[in-house]
Amino acid sequence: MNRRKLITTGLATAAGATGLAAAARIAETYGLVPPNYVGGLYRAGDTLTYAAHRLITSHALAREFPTSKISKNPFANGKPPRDEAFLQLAANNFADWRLTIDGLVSNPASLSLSDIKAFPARHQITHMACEEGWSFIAEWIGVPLSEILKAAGILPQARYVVYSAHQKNWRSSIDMADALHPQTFVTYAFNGADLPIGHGGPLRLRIARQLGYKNIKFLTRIHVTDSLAKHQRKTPYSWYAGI
Ligand SMILES: Nc1nc2c(c(=O)[nH]1)N[C@H]1C(S)=C(S)[C@@H](COP(=O)(O)O)O[C@H]1N2
Ligand SMILES: [Mo]
Repeated sequence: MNRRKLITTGLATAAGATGLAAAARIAETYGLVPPNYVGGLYRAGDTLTYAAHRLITSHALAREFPTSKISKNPFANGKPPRDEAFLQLAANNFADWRLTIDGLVSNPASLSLSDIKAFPARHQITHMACEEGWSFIAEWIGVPLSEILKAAGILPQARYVVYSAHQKNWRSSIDMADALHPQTFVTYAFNGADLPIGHGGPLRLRIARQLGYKNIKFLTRIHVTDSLAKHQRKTPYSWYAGI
């Protein structure tokens, strides 16, 4: 705790006195820099947020709300996939949908929706915020990703989880702190019913501690890795979108 306090104070002082870049250099000294996910761009602000969260609020829970606060008209952003494969899966009520778990696990798996629903269900009423400024509160029901990873047997070298959507251009990654966070869910239901396609049905990764764009819809793959070097993507968005 003392070491934490020391680093945190150092970060805050450096940020105040000499700017974000100096704070980012301190973060680097203590291994608190988020992975270089965007091809060489060094982001001081991203680093400072990540470092502060990992030191202070790593396991803090996102705020949960009472049922009365659930938004009446949650906004479903973007268009769902319209390819033939997706339409056929939907027509069959997603009975053939599979979630692949692979990479640094001792038991790689291909899970159906009923396999996922066989895990004990959890729910959370939390706030979903898009980087564009709008947000809503909803009830998310599913299985903590930590339970699915535990069943798959995470190997000790595991550092990140790369997760992908049915649409190949939607892919992202999180560190193990967020992957094992109790409010990171593989979600299959929403406000008491099946997760609607508009909100990513049949499966979505819900990460309550990060912004909307990290909450990938139409989830098809969970890949555990020790490095993001092979998973870099050019994106205008910060890799770490912690809130
Ligand atoms: N597969 C996929 N996941 C996605 C998106 C998308 O277009 N495709 N949009 C992202 C963005 S930018 C936001 S803000 C949220 C929106 O979630 P909502 O549609 O449930 O409001 O989903 C995120 N996940
Ligand atoms: Mo978004």
